[in-house]
Amino acid sequence: MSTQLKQELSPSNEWLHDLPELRNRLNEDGYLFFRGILDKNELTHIREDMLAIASEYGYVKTDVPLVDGIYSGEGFPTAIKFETSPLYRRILGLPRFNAFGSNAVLSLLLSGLLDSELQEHRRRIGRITFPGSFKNTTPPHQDYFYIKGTPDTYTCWIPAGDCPEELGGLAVMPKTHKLGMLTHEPMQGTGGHGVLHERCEELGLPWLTTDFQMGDLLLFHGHTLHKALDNRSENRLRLSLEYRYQRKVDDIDPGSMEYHMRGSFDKD
Ligand SMILES: O=C(O)CCC(=O)C(=O)O
Repeated sequence: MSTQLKQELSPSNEWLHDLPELRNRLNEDGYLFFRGILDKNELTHIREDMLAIASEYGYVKTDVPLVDGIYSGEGFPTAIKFETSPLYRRILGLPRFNAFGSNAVLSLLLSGLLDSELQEHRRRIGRITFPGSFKNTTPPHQDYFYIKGTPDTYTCWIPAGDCPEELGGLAVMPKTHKLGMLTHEPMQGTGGHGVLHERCEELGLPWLTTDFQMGDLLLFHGHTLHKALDNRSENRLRLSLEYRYQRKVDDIDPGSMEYHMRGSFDKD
């Protein structure tokens, strides 16, 4: 468990019409954070689609509105690995979740930042994190360890619902994209590998996070160190989306052109 102090992400909304300055900030810090730039209606639909499936598996409380995303207390946290579950496989097939990756805001922003024809990865992730399921919290890592292809791949992490810190948002360590690849070791949590917490502390840089709100966007480079925070809420599900982009001309791992975890799902 890390004891490092957390600081606030710095929003870049005031430079949304100044691409050179956004590129400077991205090159300097390894991330960009925007408040409220994504369509909340579309995100609410995706949230409802994901929760409707989770509800079929009994994970969502049904005597309150579905959209609240209240965990029923049934089953999931210790017993099952989310990424190989039938629930996750069905989320990955949701049309509105998949279509969101090519919405105008993301496409224009990313093609502008990269100054290039854009390649969106098909390996999109729609994640549900259960309260108290700390063993599954994503450990510190750099996406290039998993995504390969080119390190100049940019992840867009998007909360599908308000995500105050106690729900376990995402934290990035600024400027770590300048360090190249750090050693990843087997670690508990989603993905199974990460950069040891002690090693992260030695870097002497803060973890940046915030109380995320629906519509926010956190975007970072393939070498930027980041991690999830524990979902310490009493009973709320944390829903988040990940879309990745790179220049069309750059190397791409064939796995990025397939659905995530293809071929690794548990049986229904
Ligand atoms: O949301 C999470 O738990 C992990 C997200 C992540 O690692 C990513 O977006 O690359």
